[in-house]
Amino acid sequence: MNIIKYPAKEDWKEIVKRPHLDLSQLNTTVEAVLGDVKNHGDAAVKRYEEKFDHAHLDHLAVTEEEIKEAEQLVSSELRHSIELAHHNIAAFHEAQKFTGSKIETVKGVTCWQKSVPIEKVGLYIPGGTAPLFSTVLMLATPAKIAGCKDIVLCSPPNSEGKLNPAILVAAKIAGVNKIFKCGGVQAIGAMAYGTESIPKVYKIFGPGNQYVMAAKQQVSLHEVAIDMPAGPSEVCVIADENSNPTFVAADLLSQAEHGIDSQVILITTSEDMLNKVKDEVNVQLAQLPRCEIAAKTLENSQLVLVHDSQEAIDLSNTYAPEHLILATDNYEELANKVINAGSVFMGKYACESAGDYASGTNHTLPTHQYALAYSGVNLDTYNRKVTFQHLTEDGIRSIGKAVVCMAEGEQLEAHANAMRVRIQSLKK
Ligand code: HSO
Ligand code: ZN
Repeated sequence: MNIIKYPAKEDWKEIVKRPHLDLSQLNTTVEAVLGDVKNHGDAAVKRYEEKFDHAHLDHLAVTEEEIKEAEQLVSSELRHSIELAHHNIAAFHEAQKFTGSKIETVKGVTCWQKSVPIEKVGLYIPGGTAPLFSTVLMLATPAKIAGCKDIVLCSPPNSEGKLNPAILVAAKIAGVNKIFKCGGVQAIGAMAYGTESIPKVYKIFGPGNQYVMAAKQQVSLHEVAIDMPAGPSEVCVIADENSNPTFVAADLLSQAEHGIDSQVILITTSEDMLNKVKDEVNVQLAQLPRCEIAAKTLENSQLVLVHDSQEAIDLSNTYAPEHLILATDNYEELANKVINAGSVFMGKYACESAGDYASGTNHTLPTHQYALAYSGVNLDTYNRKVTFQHLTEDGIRSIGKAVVCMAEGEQLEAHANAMRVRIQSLKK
């Protein structure tokens, strides 16, 4: 890990820099696969499943029998853990329901907003070395609570043509209606365009590798909305002289094990803590099954020593981390100063893993400094706000003249007329 002591403010830019994600080289391949799926539907999807996942599939949809089989394969302890997590995620997102109030902006003019769920949503769950069934809960639970009618899930099968059983169990618990064995770019294409068996959706959610990211970006130009631009996962921990170095090291490693492109950064006001965390990271790293991945991440990670906690939070706000852990005594004070972060973990017991799985908050969060402008997935990500208005005769009296005047000012005579005929009708 790189140690940086008391960096000057001019050097912060370097510290907060993420590796440049150049997806342009992938774009031609991605475009070809998307085009093929658009033109040839299921046949193309099956061909790519054979090619990329080495799975020979007769049908893409997961059957009820396959879900029952999966339920047998998942231990009751894991099932109960998934249920507990689902309960908490549901409680947290249920509390985000919108109650818009009707506002009489001026006499006779009433305006209001209604939250209307997106009818068809598509969730993408990657396969690979760590099948993230927790992400199924994070994406499907709010979709269900929002009231989305079609909740479609695509995930790549293994070479036997099967999905991870915990993914299926989590999907069933969270209320997914349709599950398909389909991964990568072909899955994004299938949900964007629709195929004979996979329905077209209006918004696509979920993480994925660079090909999936590029595919989401491409389809979002014309076909569908997407949740947010995504990049490798990241954590920033702020620690002081009283933090627990064992906890802090474990938190850094929990992020580092995600993938070699993950980002971890420690900002501390104590040199002693910095050294303790560094030593503790090495001790814990050696015991991790994914130590090779974590070690690679740590090569690009930073331990930063700063003068005081104000500087620590300023640097963190500049970094705009996906996850921010405030492992200091003054976590309340620092939390009030957070401007840019995806999700904040306060105090020594709030580890990122708590939020990754079971506390209730969503773990689909803005990475790559998108926290400057984006929120993580929440109930609103599955809704649109439709505005309504109603005008009475008094309403025409209140704003009619102004509307006509403004329309004339913009030289839009038909606009002016639409209001004029109503003003006239009141004079009769
Ligand atoms: N830390 C990841 C989510 C995750 N962790 C899933 C474990 N499973 C991105 O927030
Ligand atoms: Zn994680």
